[in-house]
Parts: sequence; structure tokens; C-alpha cells
Amino acid sequence: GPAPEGTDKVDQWLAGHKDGFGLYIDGKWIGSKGDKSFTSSNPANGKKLAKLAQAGDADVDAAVKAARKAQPKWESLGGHGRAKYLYALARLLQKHARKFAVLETLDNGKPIRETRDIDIPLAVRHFYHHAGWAQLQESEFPEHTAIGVVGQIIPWNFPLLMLAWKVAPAIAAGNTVVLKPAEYTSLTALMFAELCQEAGLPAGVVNIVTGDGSTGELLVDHKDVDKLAFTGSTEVGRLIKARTAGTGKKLTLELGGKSPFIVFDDADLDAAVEGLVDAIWFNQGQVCCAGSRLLVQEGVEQALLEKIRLRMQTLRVGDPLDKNTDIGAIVDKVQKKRIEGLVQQGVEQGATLWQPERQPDSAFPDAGCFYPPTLLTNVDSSNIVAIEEIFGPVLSVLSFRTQKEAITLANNSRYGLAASVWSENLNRALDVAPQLKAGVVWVNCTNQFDAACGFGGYRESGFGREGGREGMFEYLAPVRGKTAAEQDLP
Ligand code: TXE
Repeated sequence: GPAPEGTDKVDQWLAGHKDGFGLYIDGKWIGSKGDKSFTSSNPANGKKLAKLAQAGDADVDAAVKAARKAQPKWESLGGHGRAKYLYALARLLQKHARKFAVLETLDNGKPIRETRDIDIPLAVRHFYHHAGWAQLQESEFPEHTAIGVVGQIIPWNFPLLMLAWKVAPAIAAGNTVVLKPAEYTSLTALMFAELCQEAGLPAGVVNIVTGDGSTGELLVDHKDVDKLAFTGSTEVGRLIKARTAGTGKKLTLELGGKSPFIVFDDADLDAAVEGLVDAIWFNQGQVCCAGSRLLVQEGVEQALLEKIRLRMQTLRVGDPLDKNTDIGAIVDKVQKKRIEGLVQQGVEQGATLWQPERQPDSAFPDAGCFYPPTLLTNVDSSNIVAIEEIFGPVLSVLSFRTQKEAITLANNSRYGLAASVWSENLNRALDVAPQLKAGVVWVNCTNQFDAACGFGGYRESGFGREGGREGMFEYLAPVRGKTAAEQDLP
């Protein structure tokens, strides 16, 4: 089919940066003070997309200094003053939405239908929503001020959307930001920096430093950062918590998950199958709250599995830029290997693997990082694929007899990010939902997000909430001198 709208502009933009991208510090583009660089490539065909600067010690320090310098004035603009900029960013993002969608698809490998209809519109929505909070700040949070300088480290599965989740509330509340995108997917963050310039955002309010985990560590360890917000692996989250212990830095962590998708025997099975497509095959399953553990009641297990297999055969794997593609590329070879390794271990531990035959018309270039939709049955609750986050298009199926057993199985996890419950009996669904230890529980739906709704986990899924009123509190500090009881805590 024809190239999606925005492709020519993205090609021009990339061609205009043939010699590489700089870092966005203090409102300017600067080269890294070291000369280390790295490349970002398109996981669907292995082709190099861009050369990026690896920010080192001096760069991170310059970014934090710029953020510190800008913070008092930014906060003193007041909520209404700041809101103008958030509205401007939202409008500009909307104006350039098609360009951002194409760039995100090229850099990440996710289908254009998703970037166009989900990632970018939700990012826009987040800026609009938080413009509203900025305006309400003085009336809604009179006992609070900004925290100061915030370091933000984001993952690669929803690059621009995670940037929006982090940057919008932080600057709405009067903080300034140093953000490090994930090394696989930094490009939309850099394009966003250009929008900050276009919006006339004061220099230093948003700074973007590219690089891998070592750049992340520099930001974590920097003495003049007041708060850190991280989304990524539980392993790195644990490390960040340890490294910030005793420093007084505030911290929020949004980590992994192994979310249960519970289907009772009175569920609408066809609706549940569509829900599963959303839960585990959306974004190649690279979703922190993916419904990766299907718990199905025994009486309907065979019927449901039959329907799932039929539906899986219709999923098109292939070119992410094709608007008919359902499943694009995995973000990177390393992640694909991780998925393959976990699935292999699962099979060795007794799981039965099923994958649909390759669609004859699906482009599946060998140079690309593709992994087919996968179903694992005969999964014991001690099997690694029932326990570990696979972060790929892989569904593990377990069955249960009673409601009580379903709840026990669902909560039998180190994680607690999300859950979804499927039953036509709402009394049952509403009885089960509060017994699930998860930050969000969906009933007869899944993967629903709203900027107004706090999102976050329990246990090893992390702590803190993003979105809505609770999310705003994570970026606010109580006015000095107030006791906890006097503060207007959520
Ligand atoms: O994550 P990392 P990876 C899970 C998922 C995935 C696994 C590994 O299971 O398969 O993690 O992915 C930065 N100090 N999730 O290795 O490394 C890194 O540069 C500071 C779930 O890619 O945690 C990137 O910007 N920062 C998750 C960010 O951390 C460090 C989304 C995330 O990468 C760092 C992503 C360090 N020492 C992965 N090391 C979710 N919750 O959605 C790395 N980083």
C-alpha cells in the first residue's frame, strides 16, 4: 500500500540529521562533551535510522544545572502561566501527530495503526489533561509546591506516551525535567524537544539526554536531582531504589507485571477473545500491564482455546508501516532472544506450544525482529512462563475450578499491576475485582487508559501512581512546616 501520511516529512527530518543528533540542554542542541555515540535502528528491517549522542557525566550535569536554573522562574509563572505552554505542546503534538506516528513506528517496530490511533493521541490527551491540572494547582493543592528538579527514565515500549506520562504532570506542577529516553527509541523524544522550542517553552524546563543505562545511572546518582521517576524493568527499579536509599530523593517506580486475565464459565467468550487480542497481542505483548496469564474456568477451557486459535490465525504479522498489520516487530534482537529463551524454558518445563501458520501474504523479513503470536497450554503454576514477565506476544494458559481458586491463582504472583475479569454476572465480577491485588482491575475489558485515572502497581510492580489527581501528588511537595495531618494528602 501507499506509505502512511507523514513518511516524507520523517524521511526529510532523518536526512537532515545525517551526522547525528545532539542533546537538548537549556533550550539548545549541543554535542555531547564526550564523543561517544550509538545508533538507533528500525527493528522491522535492521536498517540504521540515526546516530545519537551518548550523554556522559558532564552532559548530565549540564542538563541538571539548566533544570535547576530554570525551576524557580517556571514555578513562579503560576498554574495559569504554565498551562499555556502545556496547551501549546498538546496542540503542536496534535498538529504533527502523523509525523510522530511514522517516526515511532520506524524506531520501535509497532504497527502504524497503533501509533496513529493510540500512542500519539493518548500522549496529546495527557498534555491537555495536565494543562488542566496546572490551572487548578493553586485551588486544588494550596498546601503544595513543586518538588524541584526531576530526573525521568523511560522505557521503549511506548516511547512518546511514556514521555507524556512523565513530562506533563512534572512541568504542570512547576518542576523542571531531565529526561532520558530508552536507547532503542529516543527519536520521538528528540522530535518532541523541537516542539518545546517551537512552543517557546522557557530554556531548561525540559532537557533531554540520550544514552543507555550508564547515562541513566548518572542521572540517578546526580546530587542535585530532587525526584526520580522510572518506568522499566524490576531489576533496574530495584537498583535505583538501592542507589537512592538515604539520599532524600523522592522516587516512583513503574515496573513489570504478569497480569491475570480471568475468564469465568459465564463469560461472553467471543468478547473475551477480542479482549485477549488487546491484552497480549497489542504492541507485540510489550506492555507492562499485558494480560499474559489467561486463567480460564475448566468448563469453557476447550471452547475458549478453540476460539483463540481461530482468532490467532487471522492476526497479520509483518510490516509495521502497513495499516493492516496487527503484530509488528519486537523492539530489538536482545528482547527477541529473551522471549525465545523464556518460551523454550517453558516448553522444557512441560508447556505445549502452539503458533498459527505463517500468513502467506504477511511480509516477515528475516532481517527483522519478528516473533509470531504464541499460545502456551498445559502450563503448571510453577512453570517459568506462568511466573516471569515474557514481554512478548506469548499467552500462558492455566485453568481453575472455583472462583476462590481463580483469585488465589491470580494473586499468586510477585507482581500486582493489572488484572481483568470476564463474566456476564456482574455480581460475580464485582465480588472478585476487589479481591485481586492489582493497581487496576478491568471488568469485561482490558488495557483501558485515561489521563484522569491513576495507574501503578503493588509489590514488585512498583509504587506511586501516574495520571489524574494521584499522579499530580507524585510531583508535589507539602509546603514546609505542615504536619502530615495538616497536609491535604490523597
Ligand atoms: O529494561 P531496562 P530492558 C521489562 C521487560 C523487558 C525487561 C528488560 O520484561 O523484557 O524489562 O528490558 C534504563 N540505571 N520492561 O532491559 O533496562 C534504560 O536505558 C538507570 C518492562 O530494556 O529497565 C531505559 O531507559 N537507568 C517495562 C530504561 O532504564 C537504567 C518496560 C528501561 O530499560 C539502567 C521496559 C540503570 N542501571 C522493560 N539500566 C515496563 N514496566 O513497561 C537501564 N536503564
